[in-house]
Amino acid sequence: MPEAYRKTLIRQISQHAHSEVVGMLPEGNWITRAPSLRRKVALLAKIQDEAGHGLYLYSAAETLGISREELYNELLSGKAKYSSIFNYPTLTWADMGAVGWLVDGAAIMNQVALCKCSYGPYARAMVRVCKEESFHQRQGFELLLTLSKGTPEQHAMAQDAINRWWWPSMMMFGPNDSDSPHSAQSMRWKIKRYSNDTLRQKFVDMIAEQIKVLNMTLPDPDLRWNEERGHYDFGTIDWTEFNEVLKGNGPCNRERLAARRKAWEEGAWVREAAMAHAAKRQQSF
Ligand code: BYC
Repeated sequence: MPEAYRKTLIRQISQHAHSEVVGMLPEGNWITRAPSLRRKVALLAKIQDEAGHGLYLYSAAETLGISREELYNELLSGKAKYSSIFNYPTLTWADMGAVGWLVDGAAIMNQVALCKCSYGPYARAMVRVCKEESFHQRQGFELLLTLSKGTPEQHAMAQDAINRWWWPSMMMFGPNDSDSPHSAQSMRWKIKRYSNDTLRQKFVDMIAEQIKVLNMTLPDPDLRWNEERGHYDFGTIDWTEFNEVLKGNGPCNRERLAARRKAWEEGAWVREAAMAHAAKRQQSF
């Protein structure tokens, strides 16, 4: 395997794994405040799925000759990135809907393409992840639809959540193709099957139709159907904000890393106990 191909895969798969694990935090914030048992069960199941996705992805990265501990240290030291989206706060219950519908929706758009990526362990992990993500997206959409049909206050709360999550979701696809340092090589290696801009456009085209069913709007005055292109046109993304979040200056970057560091430290005894148990079992064979 060419060394550069291996390194690129470790970078992307580990960042993807970290995103799944850090991504549990914004939603975890609402488990105790879910408005009904049905909503709580669905949210808990979704967040557990994200932990599972992290595990498949760390395992896929380990097949490339790097240990889980090394990968995790890169996250905790701030060296490895995770998706920018998880550095935004979840302020109201409607955010659970917006995250499910928009964030998981953007994630699926990207991950369906990765099911056909050239590296088998990554592609196979994605097949299962995508099945679960589509449930997550429906869960988010159904939650927003319920709020949309509720009281004027509930409708307004859902609209506010969509307004706040729309642009950060658009940023999940990464920089424009012209500013994406890795895209050309990753497309040649067939790690990426579609470019950042192609996937972003597919996402806009999907969401611009679904929002009509929700009886809501997207916070983009430039959004309109372009008959000639056969796609929706949309406004300019604030790349300054994106770059600030990547540099660690988003609204929740410090809080997210602090939570992961705390979990790592407080979980030390669990890891030690599991290792001691494994060693004891090996001795008895
Ligand atoms: N955020 O040349 P580019 C989920 C970085 S979790 C942060 O286009 P590439 C969920 C990029 O890494 C699913 N960084 O790079 C979980 C690179 O930096 P480095 C998350 C970003 O790799 C819980 C630099 O910018 N999905 O669904 O060719 C609850 C230049 O970019 C971002 C994935 O992780 C960003 N948004 O393409 C709910 C998908 N965008 O490495 C939901 C897997 C770019 O040189 N990853 N960067 O320091 C990918 O598909 C690709 O890595 C990307 C970027 C399309 C994101």
